[in-house]
Amino acid sequence: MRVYLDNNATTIVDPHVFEEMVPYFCQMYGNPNSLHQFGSETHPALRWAMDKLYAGIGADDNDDIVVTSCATESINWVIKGVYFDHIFNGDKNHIITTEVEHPAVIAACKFLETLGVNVTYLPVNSDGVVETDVLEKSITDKTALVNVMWANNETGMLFPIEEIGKICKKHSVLFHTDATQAIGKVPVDVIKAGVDYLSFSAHKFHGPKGVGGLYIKKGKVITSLLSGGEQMDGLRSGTLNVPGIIGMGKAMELAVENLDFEKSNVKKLRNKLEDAILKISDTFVVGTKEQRTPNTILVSIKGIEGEAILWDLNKAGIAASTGSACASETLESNPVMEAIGAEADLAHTALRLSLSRFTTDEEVDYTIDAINKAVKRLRAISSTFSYAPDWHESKL
Ligand code: C6P
Repeated sequence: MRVYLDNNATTIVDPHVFEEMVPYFCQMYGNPNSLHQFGSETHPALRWAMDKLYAGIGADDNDDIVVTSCATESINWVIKGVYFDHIFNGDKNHIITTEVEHPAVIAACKFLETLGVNVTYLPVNSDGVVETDVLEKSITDKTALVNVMWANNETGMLFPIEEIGKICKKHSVLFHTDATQAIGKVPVDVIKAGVDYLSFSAHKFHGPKGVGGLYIKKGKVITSLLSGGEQMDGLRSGTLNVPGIIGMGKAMELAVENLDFEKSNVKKLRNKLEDAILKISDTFVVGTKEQRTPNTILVSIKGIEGEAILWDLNKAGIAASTGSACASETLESNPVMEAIGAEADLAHTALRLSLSRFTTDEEVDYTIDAINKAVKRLRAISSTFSYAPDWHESKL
């Protein structure tokens, strides 16, 4: 059996999405900016796909959604764009973010620090969520941008985005949220949330890889990312990724249609898996079930290195992760576990399991069995765990 439980790293392309994209490779392959029919025949599907993106996140017709290649690009664009527009060419010099953002945010902020920008990395509470009063207190008259993710990729914890939106509005500070792990899992409404910029990636919600988006609220200027032709109103020039945009539009449509399914079925399966893991002694899951995306579990299994259990699960055909896929080669402890105050040995025991609407009950049962077997085997040879006083093999 092959079980894919690493949906926060990437998802299967929904076959309906793939079907929608196929004609735009070998039949309707014209450049949308060309004046002939090969170009113009792509327009209806492109318009349809863009409408789905606007509707999917509740954007107004006057707002902009610019198609990018991925969330990393959108995030870098906002953070470096705010630097150009409001710091280099303005009188601000401060950005606020959190300690648990995706590496795309942290690395972009670290880069700006080398240019003299002050960055505040807000701590999180034991659930891995930033406290809004701490955030508000850190705003100064030099703050250009608040950058807080909608949902954390490692824990699935949801951040108080609407409240943060109100705080930013009150202090006239720009607000960017990285909604990469929120879209398709919880309702996302940019107007209700009061965000100025929002980033996303299609492959996290059963769309294709290599395409993402940046929402820009009407009236909010941003320096062009790619100068060149007139595509995307000159904000990001370059020939449009026609199949990618159409695939992302279809994926967004399906993501919205399946939100109730996520909330009921995916969550039920996630809870079944989580409850079974928590029956094993000395395990804990970060964050409450209700304040989390319905598909994610970040569990610490005392005495077992995350990489060791991944190995056992991989041998059983199960794909999981110890955290963010793009930091998987470092063998460092999980940064979110560290941020919530977990001790160093526990921060190395993180196992992230992320489901999707394609996960089945049978797969969950198989995974529960495989985890139990792996824990039993690995704890038997663990140099740290065998000394734990509350170890009861009977619990396995
Ligand atoms: N997180 C994970 O395993 P890209 O790679 O550009 O499509 O998405 C980047 C990104 C940005 N923000 C968040 C919250 C994300 O989760 C990701 C991707 C994957 O957690 C791969 S590192």
